[in-house]
Amino acid sequence: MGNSNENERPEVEYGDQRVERGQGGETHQVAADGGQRLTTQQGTVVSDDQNTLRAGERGPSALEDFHFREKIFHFDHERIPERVVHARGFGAHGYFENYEPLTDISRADVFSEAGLRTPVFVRFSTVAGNKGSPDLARDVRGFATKFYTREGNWDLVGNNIPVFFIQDAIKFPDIIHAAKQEPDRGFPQAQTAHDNFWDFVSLMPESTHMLMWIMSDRAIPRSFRFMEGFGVHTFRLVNAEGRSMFVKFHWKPRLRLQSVVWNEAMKINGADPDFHRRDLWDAITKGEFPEWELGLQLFDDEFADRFAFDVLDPTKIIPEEQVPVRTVGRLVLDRVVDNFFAETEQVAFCTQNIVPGIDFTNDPLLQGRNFSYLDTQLKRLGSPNFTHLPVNAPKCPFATFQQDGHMATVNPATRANYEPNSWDPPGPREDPVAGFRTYADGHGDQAGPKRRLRPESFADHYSQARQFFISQNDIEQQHIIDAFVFELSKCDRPAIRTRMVAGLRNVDEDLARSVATGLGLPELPGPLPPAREPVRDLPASPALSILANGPDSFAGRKIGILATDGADAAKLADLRSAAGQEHAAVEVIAPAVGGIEVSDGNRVPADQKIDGGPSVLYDSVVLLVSKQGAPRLAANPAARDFVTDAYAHCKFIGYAGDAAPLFEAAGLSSLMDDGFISLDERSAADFISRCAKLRFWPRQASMAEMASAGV
Ligand code: HDE
Repeated sequence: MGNSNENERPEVEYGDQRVERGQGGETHQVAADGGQRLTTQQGTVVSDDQNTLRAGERGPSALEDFHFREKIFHFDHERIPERVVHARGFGAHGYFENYEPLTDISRADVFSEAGLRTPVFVRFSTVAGNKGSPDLARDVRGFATKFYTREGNWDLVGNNIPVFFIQDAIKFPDIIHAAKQEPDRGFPQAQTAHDNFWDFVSLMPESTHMLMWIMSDRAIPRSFRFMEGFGVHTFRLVNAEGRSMFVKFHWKPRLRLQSVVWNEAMKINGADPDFHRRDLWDAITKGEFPEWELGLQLFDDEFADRFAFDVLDPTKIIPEEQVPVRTVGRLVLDRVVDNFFAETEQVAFCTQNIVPGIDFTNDPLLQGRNFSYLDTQLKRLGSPNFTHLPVNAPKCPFATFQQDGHMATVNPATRANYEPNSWDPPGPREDPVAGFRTYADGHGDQAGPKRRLRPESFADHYSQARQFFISQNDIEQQHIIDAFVFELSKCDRPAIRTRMVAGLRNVDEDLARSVATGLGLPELPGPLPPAREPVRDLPASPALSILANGPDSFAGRKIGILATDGADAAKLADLRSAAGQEHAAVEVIAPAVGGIEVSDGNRVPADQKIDGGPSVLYDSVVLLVSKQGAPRLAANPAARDFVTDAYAHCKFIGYAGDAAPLFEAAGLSSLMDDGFISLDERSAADFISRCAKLRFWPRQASMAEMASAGV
C-alpha cells in the first residue's frame, strides 16, 4: 500500500489564509515554491508536522519517528533555571555617550573621550517574584547595565534604591529566603507582605533604612523609564597615574520620577501583569527612546574619614546635598531585543566584570557579590562558556588560554594553549601597562587578625532611615505609613507586627504611632534597643522625594480616552495632536474593540475594550461621551470603575459632551474638584499641560477627610 493518498489534501480558505486540509481535518501549511522549508535540527526537510508516525491510522506511535522525538526532546529542555533572585526582568540595547573626557579621575575607556558611544545592554527586574510574576509587585527594581567597552565588559549591576537590606553578603540567602514564598506552602508570590519577611527584617535593625525605601512609592515605579538607578556600593575610580577617588554611581531618568499608588499597583497587576515590559517595548519601538544621565558622586579618603557613616556600609547613602552628583554622560535605550530568551534571559551580569580605571572597595556586600555572580551564571547557563553567547561576549578583542567545556564555540586553532610557550604564533601575552591593575587601597583599617566581626562604624541603623522619612512630603509620608500598615496587616503573628512598630519608634514617633493605629495595636510597644543612639537632626534631603523630582511636562506619559459612538471627532483629533506635540501617547477605550463611529461619521478603531483598558493603565483620562452613549456607559460597571478609580488615584479627568450620567452613576457628581477639567471649556493643550503635574494630590487629603468623617 505504501504512501497511499496522504499527500492529496484539499485546499480550503480559512479567512485570509489558504491552507490544505488533511484527512482528519487538520491544517497543513505547505512551503511555497522557493519558500523556506521546515527541517529537523539536522537539516532534513519535514514533510508532515501535524501527525506522528504510527502503525495504522489508530495504532501506536513508532519509535523511529526521529522528527517527533527531536521536536519533543528539544521542547522538554527549553527552560533553564530562572535567576534565584531578579528572575522577572526585561532588557534592551542602547549606548552610553560620554560628555567630557574624565581622564583626570579615571582611565576607563568608557569615560575617555567626549561623545564616545559605548554599546550597552540593560536589564531591569524585580527581585523577589518568579519569572512569571507581575511587574508591579512592591519590590526593589534591578537596574543592571553591561557596558561593552573597548577594554572589556564593565557590568554596573545596580538597583533603583541606593541602599540594601543587609550589610554583609553572608546574610543574602536569609533575606531572600525570607522575602520569597514560604517554603512549606509555596506562597505568597512576589510580595513581602507575609510573616517570614517581616519576622526577619524586624529582627535585623540594619534593614530599617531599606524598609523605608521599599515602603515608599519607589518600590512601585510607574515605568522603568521614570525611575533612578544606583550602583549602591561605594566604588573607586582610578586614573592613569594610579590616583583614586571614591565614587557612587547614579542613573537619573530624563523624564524624571514617577510612581503609581498602591491600590493602582494591585489593579495593574491584574489588568496588565506585563505593564513595565510593555511600556519599555512600546516606548522604544515608537522611537521615544528612554534616557538616563549617569551621575557620579566623587569623594576622597579625607571625606570618607569625616563622613558621619562608613562609606563601605551599603545601608547608607551620601546625601546629594552633601556630595553633589556630577552628570558625566547619558544612557539611551534605542533597540529592543530580537529574542527575549537569547538576550534578556541569557544575559549574565557579574559584578566582578570590571575594567581598568574602575575598582572595587571593601564593602562586604560587594565583596560577597563578586564571588556569587559567576557561580550563579554557571548554574543558570550550564557551562563556563556562557561568555561565548553573543549578549555576553565582549565586543572588543579578547584572547584567553581557557578551552573546552560544554558548548565551547570560540576555539583557538593554534597549538599554544598555555604560556609561557615558544610556539609561533605564541598566543596572547600579558600587558603590565594596559592591563587591569588592582588599586593598592591603603585606606582605613584593612589589616588585623582574621575575625568574623562587624565594624562598629556600621552600628547606626536608624539615623538615615529617619532622614529618608523626613525628606518626604505629607503625601509620601502617608503612603509609607499605609504601606507598613498594609504589609504588616498580612502578618498572622501579632508579635511580628509589634516588633516592627517597636523598631519604627527609633525612626520617627509619628510614623510608629500612625502604623500602630493603622494596625489596631492596643498599645505602643517600647522602642527596640538601638545598637547606637540614632542622630535625630540630620537635615532633610529633597533629592530623596519622588514628588519633589517629578516631571515638568507630560512627555512619555499616556492618556486613556473613554469614548462612545457619536463622540466629538474634533475634540478627539485635538487631543491626539496636543498629546503628540508633547510626546505623550493616547489610547482609545470603547465599548467594543471594533471601535466607534465619531461625530463626523468616521470610524475610529479602539485600542482597548472597556474592561481590558481600566484607568489604572493611564496617567490621566478623558471621557468623550455622546448623548446616545451616556446611558450605556453609566450602566456599564467597568465604565463606572474606570472613573471611580481615576478619581481615587487622584488622576486628572478631562470630559466633554455628556459625561454627567456616568459621573452620577459612579457617585462622583458632588465630588468634582479642580482635577476634573471640562474640555468644552478648555483646550486639549491646556488639559495636557495641567496633566504634567501627574496627579491632583489635594484630592488625597479630601478623600482622607471624608473617610474619617464617615462621609
Ligand atoms: Fe544581586 N544577585 N546579589 N544584588 N543582583 C543576582 O545573579 C547577590 C545585590 C542585582 O538582570 C544573581 O545573575 C548577592 C545588591 C541585580 O540579570 C546572584 C548579594 C544589588 C541582579 C546575586 C546581592 C544587587 C542581581 C541572581 C548580596 C544592588 C539582576 C541572578 C551580597 C546593587 C541582574 C544573577 C540581571 C542578580 C547575588 C545583592 C543587584 C545570585 C550574593 C546589593 C540588578 O548572583
